[in-house]
Amino acid sequence: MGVVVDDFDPAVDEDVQLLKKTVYREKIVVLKRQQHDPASFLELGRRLGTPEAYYEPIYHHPDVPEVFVSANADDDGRRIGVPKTGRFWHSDYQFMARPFDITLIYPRVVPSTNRGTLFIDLARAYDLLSPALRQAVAATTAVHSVRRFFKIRPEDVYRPIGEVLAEVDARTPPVRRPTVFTHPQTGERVLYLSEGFTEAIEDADGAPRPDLLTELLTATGQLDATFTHPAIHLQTFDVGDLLIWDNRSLVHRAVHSDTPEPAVSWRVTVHEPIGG
Ligand code: AKG
Repeated sequence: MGVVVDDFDPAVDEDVQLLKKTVYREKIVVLKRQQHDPASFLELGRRLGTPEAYYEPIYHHPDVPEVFVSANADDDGRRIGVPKTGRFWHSDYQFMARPFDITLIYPRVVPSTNRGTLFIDLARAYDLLSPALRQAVAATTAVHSVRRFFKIRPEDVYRPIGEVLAEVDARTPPVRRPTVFTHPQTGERVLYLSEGFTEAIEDADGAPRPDLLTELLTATGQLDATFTHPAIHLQTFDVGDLLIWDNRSLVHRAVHSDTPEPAVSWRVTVHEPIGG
């Protein structure tokens, strides 16, 4: 999984068209030697789809709100973005009515050890399910929620936790969608669930199936605490690389260094036209 592209030029239309096809074919594309400021990074995202600013402003870049910032260090004494984001298996905006189609990440400060992003291809995971599990999942619904990973904001300090959770539930109520869906661009069947955001699987009568959820998370490699499951792919990167992936068929999990070294990355996420 994944392809490295050495000579991508964002100013060349043909390169951009080819990039989009390649993302859906290879699932992950690493563009080498990219030079962007927040505005030009957003512009690249715009050429791949419709960018959407993250719903929580604490993640926004101060100059370009559509750029989501993950940063474990202050910038000249100023807090920009949120530390250690995405340290759990998920797909971006899986808990929203419209998950993003494509994610672009542009690492700006990369620690010397423990860097990269882990990926699992859930289309391949569906193909590899046993016939019994494939049958068991067929008429089920997955329930996704941000509840366990919602980040406490500076303004939440001293608020009662119940009040914060009630606000989370009101703004981002759990989303139900078929556990397996057909990818609109690739036609693949995708087992769309994650350890971080999928709260439950319900059978055709709406009854929860916690056993099935655990079996599926185990089969796809998302409960492997050693990260050595054969389905897990580690994508490493350096400063200057720009990673782009198919967010509807992959789940990912950020690797964060346990050292105090700084790490900063920018992210843009885009939607394809509905049904496109
Ligand atoms: C998303 O909701 O799309 C995320 O990637 C959340 C990351 C986080 O808050 O840790």
